[in-house]
Amino acid sequence: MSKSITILGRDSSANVQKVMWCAAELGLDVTREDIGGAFGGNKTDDYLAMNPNGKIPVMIDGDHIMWESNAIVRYLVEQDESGDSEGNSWQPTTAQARGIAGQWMDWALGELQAPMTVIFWTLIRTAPEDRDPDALAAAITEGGRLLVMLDNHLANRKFVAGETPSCGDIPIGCFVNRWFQMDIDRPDLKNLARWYDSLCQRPAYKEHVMVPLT
Ligand SMILES: N[C@@H](CCC(=O)N[C@@H](CS)C(=O)NCC(=O)O)C(=O)O
Repeated sequence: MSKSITILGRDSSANVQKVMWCAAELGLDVTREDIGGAFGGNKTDDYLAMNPNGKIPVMIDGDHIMWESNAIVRYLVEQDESGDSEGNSWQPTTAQARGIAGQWMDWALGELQAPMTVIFWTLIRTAPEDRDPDALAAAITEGGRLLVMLDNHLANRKFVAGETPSCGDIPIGCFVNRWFQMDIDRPDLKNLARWYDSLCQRPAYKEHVMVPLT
């Protein structure tokens, strides 16, 4: 796939990072524009016409415009033609593996995102005197509890949907990077650490996800 897409969204957003990391793995030509946060620009009439939520990211692929980061990742990997001779690609080729990848993508949104957002906003975006230590402690406990599930799942497979990375690794990979980068007490989860280490070897992950937390 050799197309050019535009991503609207600041690079400090985990939801933007998902899409940027995915596009880089697929070898897409991407132009990213800083929108959201201190940059603003996501509440203008033109922006709201593209994404009525006023959130980032937005993806523009010719005259096709999309929002919701996980849906954008799915859209991109569906067009991935870089699969190896065994059919492994960022879009798993069997219905079962696609199902498992989707399961962990939805789990990232429905379960993991909530405690991770509390931890991130408390430690990175809230002044120490304004922090809620009880909410932070509860979110760290909940994050650890959830990540035990992922650790168990990774006990007998290298990546979420099998032996090669797929779209299923992308949303959780962005949250788990923050989990390991933040100064918190973490349970010792060996499979999770091994999986994270393997992501850290990937140039696209280094460039788009392992960036300073702001
Ligand atoms: N479910 C949406 C959530 C999008 C979202 O909440 N984006 C945040 C940044 S991570 C945002 O737009 N915040 C407002 C801003 O940056 O100005 C997605 O996954 O794309």
